[in-house]
Amino acid sequence: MKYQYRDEKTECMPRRDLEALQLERLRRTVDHALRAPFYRERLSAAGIRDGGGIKSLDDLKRIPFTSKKDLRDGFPWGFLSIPKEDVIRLHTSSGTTGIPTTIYFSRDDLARWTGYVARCIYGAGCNKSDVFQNMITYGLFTGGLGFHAGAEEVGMLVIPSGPGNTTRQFRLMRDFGTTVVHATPSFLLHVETKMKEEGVKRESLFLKRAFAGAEPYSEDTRRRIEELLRIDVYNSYGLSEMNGPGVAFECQAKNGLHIWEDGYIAEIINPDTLEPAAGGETGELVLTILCREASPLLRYRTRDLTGFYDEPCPCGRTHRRLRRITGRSDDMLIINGVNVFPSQIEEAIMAMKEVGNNYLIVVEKEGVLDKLTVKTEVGPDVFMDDSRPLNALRERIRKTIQASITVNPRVELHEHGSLPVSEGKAVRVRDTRPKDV
Ligand code: DLL
Repeated sequence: MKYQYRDEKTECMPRRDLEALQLERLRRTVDHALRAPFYRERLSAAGIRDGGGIKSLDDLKRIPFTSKKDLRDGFPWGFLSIPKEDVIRLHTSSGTTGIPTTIYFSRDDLARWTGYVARCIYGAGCNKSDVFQNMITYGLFTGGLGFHAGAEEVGMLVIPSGPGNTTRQFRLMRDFGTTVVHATPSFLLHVETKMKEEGVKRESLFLKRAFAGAEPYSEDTRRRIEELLRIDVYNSYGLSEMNGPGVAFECQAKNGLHIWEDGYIAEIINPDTLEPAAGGETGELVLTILCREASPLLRYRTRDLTGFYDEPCPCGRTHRRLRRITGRSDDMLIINGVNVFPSQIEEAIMAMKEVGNNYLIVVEKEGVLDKLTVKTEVGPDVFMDDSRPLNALRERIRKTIQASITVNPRVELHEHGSLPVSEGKAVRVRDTRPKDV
């Protein structure tokens, strides 16, 4: 395969040069950070008075972690490190409650961010002849505007459709010959369900690729979307604290997400001991952003669980690859004492052909015990009025989930396309148990 690069020199840079570049940028970032009230205090307490004090990348360890709580405590201006009049945009995190975490951008910050997103898009094999339909939320969420700018930079024709209204989405796809779409994986599955419902023929569309991210999904879900929609799906990872999308992305080899190490320093730590995770072990991703001056963030604890792939990528890029993010350390459900990640349930069910495109995990208190219910849609070929095969399917799903998580779930089957779909990130878990105060 002929791999496509936007900036081959940087993307395939020898590791030694890449690390030298990281060190230089880390020093500059620390200098910037020292202008923000939060870091002035935090870094001085750690004995760091200027970027020059960072002698090697190993010195990163001297810098304390930054948490989401720190960001909230510093709201609204505690992390700002340039004059307010030089800020030209802000974005906030997708959290729906409490104080949002806010990130500011200077003009140069936006240009750099756009460059990283364009690098991702190009690396997935797109170019200016593509028509790009951005079916993700615009606004404070970084997915819409971030990809919009990156796609324009590549020179694709951008259709800023946003999510929702599948009938209009199909019309736009047909009218303008959309070749690439961007959406959450759950919305892509919904699009496929609606395609069947609305009788849209796959042959009437020109789709080749999709970028899917902003929420965790399994390899089976990717395969399912690829097979049903007959497209290549590229995993896209990012978070608003690190600009948004454009942090890590799959290349055409589609085996792990290259994290752009000229813009980010990635560490994987054990979330309990806070020590580096050994080798390719799974742990919490900690990121330092090197490409933003307005709101620097040093050693930010993302809570996302992943690990590095050690072997080199056939594409020749030297930037390390992250494994598919399976979820967040704070996603973990404890059900009658057993630790369960929603991704384990998704992995168990999405490999089953008779299971439809949508599911919901419900955890409730029943007396003193926790009760887990997994509601899944059935595929379009499964008839809801034929109880014998339905009971057998329900039992098979129950056993598959139990084998994976050891908890015995109640399984409810729902008609294809009948469970609620959200326009933004999918809500996969409803936990109604009273919270310990
Ligand atoms: O979701 C930014 C984004 C937009 C990424 C569009 C990709 C595409 P936030 O709303 O701040 O930002 O949410 C970030 O979403 O910490 C992960 O927990 C999760 N997440 C994002 N991408 C992936 C992915 C955007 N590919 C949080 N796989 C992150 C798994 C993901 N989880």
